Amino acid sequence: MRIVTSHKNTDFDGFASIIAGTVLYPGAVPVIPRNINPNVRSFLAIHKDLFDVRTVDEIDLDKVRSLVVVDVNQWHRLDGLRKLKARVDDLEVIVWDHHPDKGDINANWIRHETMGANITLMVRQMRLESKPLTPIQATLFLTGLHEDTGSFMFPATCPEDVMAAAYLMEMGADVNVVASLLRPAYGEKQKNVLFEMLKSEERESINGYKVSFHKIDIDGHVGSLSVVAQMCREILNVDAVFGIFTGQRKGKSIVIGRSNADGLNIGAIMRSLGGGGHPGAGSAMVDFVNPDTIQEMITELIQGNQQASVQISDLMSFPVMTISADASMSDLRKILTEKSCTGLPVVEDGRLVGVISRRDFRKVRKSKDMKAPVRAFMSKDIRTIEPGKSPMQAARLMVKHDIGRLPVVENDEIIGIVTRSDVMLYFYDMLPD
Ligand SMILES: [Mn+2]
Repeated sequence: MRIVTSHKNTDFDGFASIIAGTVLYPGAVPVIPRNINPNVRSFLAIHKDLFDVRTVDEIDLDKVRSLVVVDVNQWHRLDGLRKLKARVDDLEVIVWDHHPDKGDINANWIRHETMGANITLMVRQMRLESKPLTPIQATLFLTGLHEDTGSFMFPATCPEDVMAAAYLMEMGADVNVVASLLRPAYGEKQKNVLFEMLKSEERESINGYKVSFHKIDIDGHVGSLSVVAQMCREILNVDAVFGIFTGQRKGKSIVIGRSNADGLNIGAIMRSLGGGGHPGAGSAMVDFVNPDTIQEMITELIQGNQQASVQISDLMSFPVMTISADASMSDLRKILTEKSCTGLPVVEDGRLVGVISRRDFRKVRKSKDMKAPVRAFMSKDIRTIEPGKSPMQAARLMVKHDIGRLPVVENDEIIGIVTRSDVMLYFYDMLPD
């Protein structure tokens, strides 16, 4: 017998991948963990007859000759299959996984590629083999894709995820059904937790990211906390939200993170705390640690994360060309044209006193204004940035103050300049190596 299974607390990507496994390996028995995510549970409650799924208790493991593992590659995340782990000699193991980290399941055959959703890898294969799909299967697969990629808005989303979605729609997937299936399981308990989260917000700016922490004591079991955390992030409009929930299990805190900022990798932070996840979403269970300490740990991890990445000093141009405050506007025009730049810092006695750009010529009314000094037209509202700051912080300053260039200042000295286009090139990943 061959079985297909996925990780505990199975989400739509995991469940879709199990069903895709039965398409790719005809005759394989779909096995779901006892613990599945509430949305998938309600889906199954309606569609049980269409998908002949079993739990691990309903399977005679001694008869299993082939194990197909999907959307996971770690033994400890499988439910009740320890017996199979020991049977390396007479068991065939096949793995399909899209998570970036390396797992511990030794497979005879593996497809492991980083992708927004695991179902994308399996859709590729079904397409290659021209497997016929029913509209219900296509809809289920598309639901998994939407869920795991945050409807293609999580940073891990790949072009192939979107192409897989297009293919599934051609195969009859119904987006209205997808939308209704993904409607969050949101009840009274979740509303109360959300209310508590909003009240207890502690907002911090860490390396230019707006991050909010919410330490909540929960009475009894509340499901779908990740949905609540996601909604909290959207309402507060911060880059990342961390919910630190205590009270559900003695001595343990559940940490749930959600981010939509490129560069603030929740999965990496959660892995450092012993959990896991994707760049945009993740969680960890932390034992016997005070919630305040967890908050400090996360803060340090975000700081550490950032130091390793790109800093302003990597983007800035230098040496910096400057212009004297006494130079005339016509001198300025000449320099801007010759050097083909759009603006310059203005200095007086070696000190930064302003910034002037091509846009300031709009203020020039009469021709004699061209003889006036730069000082008369420059912007004196100077914003600068330090070399150790992040591109995100530069972008924030530029947007907030509507400026296109930031002198980079260290010990009161201009050491470089970073422009809007430098920052844009970075965000679109187009910097020269
Ligand atoms: Mn997945």
